[in-house]
Amino acid sequence: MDVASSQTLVPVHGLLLTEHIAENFENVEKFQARPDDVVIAAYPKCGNTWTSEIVDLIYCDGDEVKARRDAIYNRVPFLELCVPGMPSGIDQLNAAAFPRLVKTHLPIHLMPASFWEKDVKVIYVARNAKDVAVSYYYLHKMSSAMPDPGPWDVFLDNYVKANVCYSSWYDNVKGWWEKRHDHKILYIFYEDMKENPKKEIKKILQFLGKEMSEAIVDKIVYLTSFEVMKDNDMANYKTIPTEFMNQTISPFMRKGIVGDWKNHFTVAQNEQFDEDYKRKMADTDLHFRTEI
Ligand code: PPS
Repeated sequence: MDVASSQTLVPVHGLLLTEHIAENFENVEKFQARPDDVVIAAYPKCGNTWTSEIVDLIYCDGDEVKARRDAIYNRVPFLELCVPGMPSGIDQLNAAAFPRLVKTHLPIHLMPASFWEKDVKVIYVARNAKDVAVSYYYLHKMSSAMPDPGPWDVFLDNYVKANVCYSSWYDNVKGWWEKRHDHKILYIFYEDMKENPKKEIKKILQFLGKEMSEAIVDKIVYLTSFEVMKDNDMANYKTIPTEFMNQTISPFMRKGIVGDWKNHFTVAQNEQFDEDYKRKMADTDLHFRTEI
């Protein structure tokens, strides 16, 4: 059985958000960034937690004890997060030590202006649309912050129609891609991270202007592997109470693979999805791999 949820979504500047995030959005827009902030941005379920863990370990010089000082959602506060009874992402960030790492799922056009005024670095992680659909479906089943997804076919239809929290995957990935040269944005892919994590970690290091020994890079590759993060309670969200995230329904660290969509899409769903995908991606040179 899914987690009990009566969440409704509310549009903010055309973007569907949870009611509480929507109510708090004016505070997000007014957020004051600092030049030494680093943002990890992604549409939901594209690898934000994985990248956050990598960046925090880089800032800890690969020291795993330091990196395990707190849960990932406290080490890398979620900018727009607002849940009753908990400090908002803005509250957390305003109280955080510098340099701050910031998580967001916002499309680029809704990022608070201060990030661009302060020329903040952003690492954007993208993941293929089909695996995101599957991963997002399971998040809806286990998280009380998300509306009830209904059966898979209903959820997939809503996802394709952008009738989900954070609306369109297409707009999110394309928006950041188109503007990647206008700001300090490193655009990376989940599939590349799976294929060659060391190469992508080195790209991140270079982007952040950090140098590290091969041995420490190898250690970060190991510490941020799916298996190690799944076992790390400071990275796997197990410290979130069950009433918010029921990991007996589906673990946060669920499968961590490329191509799980093949276990969920029917042949007809896949054909329909591909046809719609072609139309929506016709105006971009952005390409994704759905298998590696
Ligand atoms: S969230 O809730 O939107 O912030 O989720 P996000 O962290 O962006 O994405 C969660 C998916 O990323 C997978 N994940 C990983 N895959 C490979 N390696 C590592 N280290 C890793 N860490 C997290 C996680 O399992 C979710 O994907 P699925 O397909 O559901 O397993």
